[in-house]
Amino acid sequence: MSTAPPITARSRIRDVYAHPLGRDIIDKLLLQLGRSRRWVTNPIVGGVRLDRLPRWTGGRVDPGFVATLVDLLNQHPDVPVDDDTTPVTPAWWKEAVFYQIYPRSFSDSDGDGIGDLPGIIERLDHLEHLGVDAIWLCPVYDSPNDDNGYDIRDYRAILAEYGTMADFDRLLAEVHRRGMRLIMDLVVNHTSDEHPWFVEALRDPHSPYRAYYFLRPGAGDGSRPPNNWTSFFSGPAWRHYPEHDVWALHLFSSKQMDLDWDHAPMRADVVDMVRWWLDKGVDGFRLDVINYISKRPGLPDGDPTIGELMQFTGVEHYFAGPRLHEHLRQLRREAFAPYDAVAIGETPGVGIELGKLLTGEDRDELDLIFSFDHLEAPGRVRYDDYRYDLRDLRRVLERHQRAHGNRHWPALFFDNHDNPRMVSKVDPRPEHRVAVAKLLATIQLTLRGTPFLYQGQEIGMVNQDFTSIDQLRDVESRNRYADLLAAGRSEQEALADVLAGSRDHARTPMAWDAGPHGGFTTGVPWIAGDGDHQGCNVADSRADAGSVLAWHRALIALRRDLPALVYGAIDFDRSGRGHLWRYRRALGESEVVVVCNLGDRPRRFRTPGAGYALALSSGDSGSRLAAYEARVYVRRADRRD
Ligand code: ISL
Repeated sequence: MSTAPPITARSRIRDVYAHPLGRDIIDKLLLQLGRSRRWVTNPIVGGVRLDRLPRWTGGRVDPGFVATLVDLLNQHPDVPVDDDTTPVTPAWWKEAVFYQIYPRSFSDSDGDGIGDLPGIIERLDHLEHLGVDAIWLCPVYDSPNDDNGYDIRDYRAILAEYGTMADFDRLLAEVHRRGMRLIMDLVVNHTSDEHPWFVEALRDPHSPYRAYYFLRPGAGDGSRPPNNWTSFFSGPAWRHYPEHDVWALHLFSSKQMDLDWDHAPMRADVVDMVRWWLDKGVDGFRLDVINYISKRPGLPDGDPTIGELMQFTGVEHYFAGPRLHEHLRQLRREAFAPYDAVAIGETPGVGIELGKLLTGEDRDELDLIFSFDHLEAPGRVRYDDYRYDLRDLRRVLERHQRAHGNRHWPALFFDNHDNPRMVSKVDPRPEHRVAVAKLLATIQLTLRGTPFLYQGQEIGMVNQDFTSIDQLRDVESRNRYADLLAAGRSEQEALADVLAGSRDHARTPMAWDAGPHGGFTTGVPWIAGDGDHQGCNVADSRADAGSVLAWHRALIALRRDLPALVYGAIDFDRSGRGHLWRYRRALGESEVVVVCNLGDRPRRFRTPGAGYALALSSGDSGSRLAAYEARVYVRRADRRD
């Protein structure tokens, strides 16, 4: 492992760009500004010294910014090892197709309108039929549900609405019986304010649990938050408890209290808890906002310029904190490694190089991470209302794929419970829905990495036609709506803004059939769908050979059949420009060529030639590619059949 030379205020932009984390930060800025790398690699900009930046930018960058940047970079000096000469080390989680379940909205077995564990068990046949290998179960722990389970009250209990621990044990056994695996959601950046640790910490200043959280006196006369950090869910990141004369840090909702990972007894408790679940036989975890766990000691104010750029103030002090790698290694060494369990980090804001440090085979931190760079078009944020041009998506994905050699393995996803549906973002016109859903599935299941499908994606579910804020449930959406009204926007404007990015688009009930509430519940669902299930549901999709579901099954089956689609190298065709995207996966003699039409008009293209057979086509297989059509060609050398 080599390290980058230290950065000082006298370093130049080009030195920052040569530094792994520096490169990530500059790349992120370039992406936001829609500029190419040449903008910083040119000699004039590249030669600018950091301490000259304030003057050079007419004061837009202040000296504090430079100091923070220098500190941050020096905290992560390691350079990721890139090595393509030795083959990829096989692992079950590299071969698996994962399926994410949002339990509240998946299947309700008892008619209370809320999905539950027995409901999931009843639907396992669907997952088996689809062909997925592993399930990621969003939080099912006891929780007051301020953030739908991401606010945990008891790590060792199941939320009563979801069932019992016996139901969980049965689910795990049923999943394993089918040869699938199950990973849980590990939410340890924060707990609920109703967790006994927090209750104790607040009640008794001398409690050993005080040190588990960030409980601090206020600034000035104590009536102002201890620093200027803002919450991801609106307002300051601090909740005031005047009766206790103390403030508590919460990066998310005011009921999600951040844990202090620098406190060793707290870490030991987390390790015990993780081992408790692993002892039960779960196969690993998805680790919620795990890159936020190490906060810069002293919790200094966030830089206002960075805050404005990133939309949240303070992030530079925790998105890649000083002890992040150290804490992850402890967790791996003491909890994950002894069980050979998979660790998948959710890491908002982490770029390619830091991502490689977090997942490098030689580093013993995480196995995979979710990177978010591709989720929005360059320069866009989630609440922007725009059409995502697939050529932009291609650019980001290609760069990401090229950056990953054989020692790092990417995760691939388009939908999850925190984002509107990707199909709607790309092209909301109903006539293109099926083609776009199939195209995205093709990309996700044939690029290099581990695919994570989100419930409903396999049938092509799209954004909901919500018409009133009363139909939304998400704390983030509701807080945002209230903020917008308070800022003087009309109800109509506020709703339009919230709907562009609301997480509730992906949280409406899973559509199982064309019956009432899509077969999700016999009662009243906790969040209602808009009736789309009448035309888009699992039962009808199963009966239709041309459905999005059938396409997913075919792709998953092909991936299982062709090791080149898992372990094969990837190579992007330079001749494919504009709307035509072509890439090749190769392993030994076996090759797969994927051709995608990223646009809404038919296009001419070159077939891969003799030796290749058309394995799958999402269009009419004619001489031209139809709008959004994807084709997969295979050179059959290694087919196992
Ligand atoms: O809010 C964000 C910044 O816009 C997101 O990047 C956010 O940090 C990310 O989506 C974190 O999500 C995870 O943690 C949250 C929870 O609400 C989400 O459902 C979960 O996936 C807090 O636990």
